[in-house]
Amino acid sequence: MPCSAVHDRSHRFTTRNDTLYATALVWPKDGTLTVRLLAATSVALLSIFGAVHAADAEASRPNILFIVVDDQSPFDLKIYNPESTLQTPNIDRLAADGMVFDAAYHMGAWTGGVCTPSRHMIMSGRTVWHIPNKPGRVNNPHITNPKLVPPDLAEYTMPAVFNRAGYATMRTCKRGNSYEAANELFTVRNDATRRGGADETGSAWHGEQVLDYLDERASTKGTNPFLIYFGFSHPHDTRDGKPELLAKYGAANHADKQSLPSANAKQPALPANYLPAHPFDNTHMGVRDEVNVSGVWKNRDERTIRNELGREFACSENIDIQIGRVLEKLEAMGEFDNTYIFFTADHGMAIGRHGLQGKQNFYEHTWRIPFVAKGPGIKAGSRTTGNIYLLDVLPTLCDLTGTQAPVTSEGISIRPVLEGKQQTVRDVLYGVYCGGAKPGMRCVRKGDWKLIKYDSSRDGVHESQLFNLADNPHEFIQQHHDPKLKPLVGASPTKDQTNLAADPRFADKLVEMEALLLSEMRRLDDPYRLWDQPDDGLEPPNLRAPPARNKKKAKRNKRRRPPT
Ligand SMILES: [Ca+2]
Repeated sequence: MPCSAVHDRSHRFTTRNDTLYATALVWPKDGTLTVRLLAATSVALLSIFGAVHAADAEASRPNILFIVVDDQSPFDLKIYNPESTLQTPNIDRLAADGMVFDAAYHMGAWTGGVCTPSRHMIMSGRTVWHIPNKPGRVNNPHITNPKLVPPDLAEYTMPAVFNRAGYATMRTCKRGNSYEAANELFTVRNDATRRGGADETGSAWHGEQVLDYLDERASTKGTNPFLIYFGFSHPHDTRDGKPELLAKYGAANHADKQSLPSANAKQPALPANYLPAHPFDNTHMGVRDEVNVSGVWKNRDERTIRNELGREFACSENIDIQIGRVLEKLEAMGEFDNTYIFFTADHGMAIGRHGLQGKQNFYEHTWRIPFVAKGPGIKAGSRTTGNIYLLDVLPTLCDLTGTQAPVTSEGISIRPVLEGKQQTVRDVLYGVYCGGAKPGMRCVRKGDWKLIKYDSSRDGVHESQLFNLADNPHEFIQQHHDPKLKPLVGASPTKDQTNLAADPRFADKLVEMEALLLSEMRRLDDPYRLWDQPDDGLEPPNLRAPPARNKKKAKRNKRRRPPT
């Protein structure tokens, strides 16, 4: 870990010009007058040439529009699930003009608010055990280790890097469960949590912030390339859709815990891997998202799940409408062709799949994320595997714009994939969730094979699931074979479409995947080990909040308990 660079404050950037920054780095602290004059002359000359160079570069450096929605399974979208009734013509258009990723993931979370680490990874390009938490929280025990979690990491995050590179940076998104120290560095920031069912209180508000920003840019004839972080607060619950869109999907903003929502033929069908309950304790069955989402609570009946999916679709189509308004604006301004546009989510979502409701699991509907990229050099209508994480976004944006990635970034630029030179950037993918009982859930994927493990030392949970995703893309388990489910979901899993962990035919594969998981846990500084792994001499992590200076904040956080 190149921490010397992280902690060397002389590396602070004092200007937006890269050339000047390079000069500032070699400025002699105790040089002679001659050296100082030479250096000053160099600065002057470099300023002139730098300005000329910068003017050329500004004309060609691409813009970035990074669109991130809150809580969305890829399988909501037609581009991943042709049977879905969700209409998103603008996202479909981005896909038709660009590239769709079939293996994009988030690396996981050590807290129930999965959004928080996910958004730290997006902003910093760092892996899940190497990122900070909200001030005063110690869910990741490494946050007190400056070698693993640089204390000044915010200075190396997306807005900081692109401010220094001369980009105009703007952000709109929800507030809370995010990376505040990075978010506040965007030059223009209009954040608010908008999950209402009207334009002013919902997704249209986020759209307006971007449109206003682009209007301002047009009126002031801004020429710096821009980086716009276009975040939404939906379709995260509470999924209060606009009346006309709710009607389209047959849904209602159900708020009465004592009754079930009405059935309606226009509601989305139950997902193929729907279950009325998850068959075992997955280490955090009592997390807020599994028991206390308004409109769902602990219910998993057909009416509740189909209504909630209808609400999810109503909110998602509204997001698509806002994306369309911004794309239209970019076209009108002549900025569309020179802008890289990304569409993704901070993580996926269950909503009835596998009997689960929330984002705290590792089935594909929740571990995977939608990921679409469109821009110069990306082949229209292309599709790839990718094997990417959200933490690859920052180094990718740097690579695409000729900007040096920060030394703290651990992600891999996916530019070679975007340019069609490679299908993937890595072979093995790892995921962690330990927001509930410890050590929690772990998973690893390589090729078509995927292993998920569940370990609660507190409750004695020891479960393993082995799937072949090519043969069993819905990750059907034994409970999906219940004949009573067929009339509900229409799916008839074949005999081998099930959890293969106990199948002797795949014993060698299980051993191989177990070894891969352990190797990834060691490589990524996972501080836990599972019941059937060597303990590697690790002590149980200390999750107590350090020093008194954080007491007030910790107390305040505890009192407020913001929604996930
Ligand atoms: Ca989220």
